[in-house]
Amino acid sequence: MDETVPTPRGLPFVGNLFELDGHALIQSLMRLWRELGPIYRLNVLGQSGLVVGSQALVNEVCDETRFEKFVHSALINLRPATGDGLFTAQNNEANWEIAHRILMPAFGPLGLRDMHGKMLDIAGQMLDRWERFGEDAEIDVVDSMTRLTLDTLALCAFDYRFNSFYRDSMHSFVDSMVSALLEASARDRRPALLSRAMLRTQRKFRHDVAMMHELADSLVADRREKGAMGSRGDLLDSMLLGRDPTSGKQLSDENIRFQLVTFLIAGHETTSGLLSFTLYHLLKYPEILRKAQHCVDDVLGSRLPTPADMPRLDYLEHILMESLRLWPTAPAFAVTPIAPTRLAGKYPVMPGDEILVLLPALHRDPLVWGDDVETFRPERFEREAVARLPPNAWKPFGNGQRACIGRGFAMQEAQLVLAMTLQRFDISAVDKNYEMKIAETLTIKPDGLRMHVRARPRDD
Ligand code: MNH
Repeated sequence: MDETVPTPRGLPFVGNLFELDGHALIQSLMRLWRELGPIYRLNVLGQSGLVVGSQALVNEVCDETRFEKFVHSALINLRPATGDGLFTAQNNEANWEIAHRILMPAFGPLGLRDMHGKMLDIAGQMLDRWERFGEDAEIDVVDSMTRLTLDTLALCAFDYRFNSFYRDSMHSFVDSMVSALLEASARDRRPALLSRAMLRTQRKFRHDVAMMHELADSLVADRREKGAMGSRGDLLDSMLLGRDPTSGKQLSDENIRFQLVTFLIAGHETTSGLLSFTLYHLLKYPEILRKAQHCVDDVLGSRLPTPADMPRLDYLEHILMESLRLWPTAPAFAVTPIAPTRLAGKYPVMPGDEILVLLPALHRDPLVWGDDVETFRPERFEREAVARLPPNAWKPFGNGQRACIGRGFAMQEAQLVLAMTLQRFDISAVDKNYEMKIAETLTIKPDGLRMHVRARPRDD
């Protein structure tokens, strides 16, 4: 028997458009999830899609024999900037597989080990700067973390220095990126005709895309002039020189440009949010902060972390994972069935139908996480506890072959930065009553979070 999915009552033509706050889309979807349950249908401007947010349903749609990635409309809207780069490529575009095979090794264990020193370099710049500001300064957490992650990605992947900690305003790439991301999601909730009529907005979007392409092209030109880095080649070397072992093909110049912009965007926004939400939680739970600092003192004392230290800083890893549970910084991904099928045995779905996996909902499934889902508890990610989790209960990095290529990179960077921060500083909230306010682009960040940092006495 086919059953109908719950849906908020909509208006003719616009459907459920006004149920959705354009500046807080994920928060609107979470509100509807609380009202309607773990599966509901949304109709917006003639497009219809399902939203799912329970382990049982997500586990089903993560079955890659039945479902595949759906490049949803906000991603389609980003394609002028990122084209058939890894993130926005359709499954059947030849360049996805070619680039996937060429670029994967750069993010494997060997590649990541090589990046350790560069990650230390940028983290050191941020922490030195904080130390000089002194304990009265109010640190804008998201601003610092965005400078940090952008610089780290560019140095590790392209051997390029943005030097964000040596300038007042961030590199103009970030402005262009943020407005392009905002516009890509705004177009989603605007009739296409209206978008086409908004000439100034269109011109701005084209300008932002051109700015990002210009930076990508200049990185390529610079590398071609200087020549490859040799055996310690980075991601950019892989893009320029790598050959797909299966097809024998190399990446085209156009595709390289799309990949560069893809990595510059995907490689820093989300990790910046992860570090910011993590600091938010540490400021809110002093017990956990103290325990984390003890862990760092035990393992590192006052020396710099080495790659071999990382496994022993596992409490920090659990903190990061718990932060990604409550506030997964890439808060949704979409799939579609490969052939007509029924979801949960009763809801018919067709290829091309959008099924949105709403991660903050999945990560609050009480059947999986218990009756204290809103409580920040890193112990949920201890090895034995994780072994007891049902499959596909925690998906902040997406699913299957289209899952995040930068997962290891992001976790290594975040763990390292967190360790060095707690090693060198005592942190405290500027506003003890700060209430979480979430800023949304395509990603989420804690808006307006500020902290004080006081250098800890060193015993060296
Ligand atoms: Mn990342 C895909 C989340 C860090 C580069 N990333 C994805 C997806 C999610 C995701 C979810 C799947 C999206 C989809 O199905 O449509 N990524 C994250 C999070 C962090 C993150 C939560 C940090 C925390 N990502 C990074 C970093 C890089 C990166 C760092 C690069 C260095 N991510 C990618 C790329 C893809 C991706 C590239 C697309 C992979 C593919 O489809 O082949």
